[in-house]
Amino acid sequence: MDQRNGFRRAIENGDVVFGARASTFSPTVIEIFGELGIDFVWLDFEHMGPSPWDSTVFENLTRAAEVGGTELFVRLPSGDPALIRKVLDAGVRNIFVPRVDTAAEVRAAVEATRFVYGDEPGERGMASGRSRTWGNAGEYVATEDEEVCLGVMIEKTTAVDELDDILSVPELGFVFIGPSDLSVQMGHPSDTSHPDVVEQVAEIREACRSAEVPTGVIANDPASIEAAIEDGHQIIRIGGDLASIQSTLQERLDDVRALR
Ligand code: 3PY
Ligand code: MG
Repeated sequence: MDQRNGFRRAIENGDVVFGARASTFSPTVIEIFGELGIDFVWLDFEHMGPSPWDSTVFENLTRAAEVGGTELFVRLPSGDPALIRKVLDAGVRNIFVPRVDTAAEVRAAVEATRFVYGDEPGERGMASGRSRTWGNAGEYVATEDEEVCLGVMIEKTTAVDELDDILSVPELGFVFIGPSDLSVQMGHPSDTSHPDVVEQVAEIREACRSAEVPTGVIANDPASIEAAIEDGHQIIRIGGDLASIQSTLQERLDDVRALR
């Protein structure tokens, strides 16, 4: 397989990348997103989808991404190092871990993605899965460490309390900000426009900017996408398969019904 990771290259170059969620987990949808020019496809194994422990799922999904010319952006249910290793071995390049609390767990998650970590042996295991072209990759160890990328969601007040330490974890790829779960944790469930939540999101963004860790957010309309770019976010999820189907067909159906 192609071990390169355009997503990591882009965010390390300071570029902005645009993604879409594939809630159907359909290889066809992933391929189409790639053909459209979508930079990354968000796959949410925290809240939906098949078991992330089934490598054959990722083998097929990463093949579809490669054919379409896009990258997968996989949200795991947890930062279990054994799961991280297995998903990387199946060919995924970009992983992110939700609901982190401590810098120690973030460090353990990043270390599981590296053969060499800060000049010391890392915690990635040698494998012969799809990521190594089934044992036939010309280069493997150094290439993997250069290409794979692990980020975390900052969406808990415990993580906010430890944010500086989390952002100091070597080789942390990015932070994705989660206003919905922050709203729960801050006592305003689902009110993501509550001033306290908005202020907290801005503080997280500023801390990441000072630490030079790229950030991501969800923005579902042109004005908020523009605002996210102006705020310095580099990883922006701009929609998804189900929302696109719902809005397009709903509008068309409403128009057709109005004509009759
Ligand atoms: C949140 O806002 O909590 C998220 O996880 C966004 O996906
Ligand atoms: Mg969340």
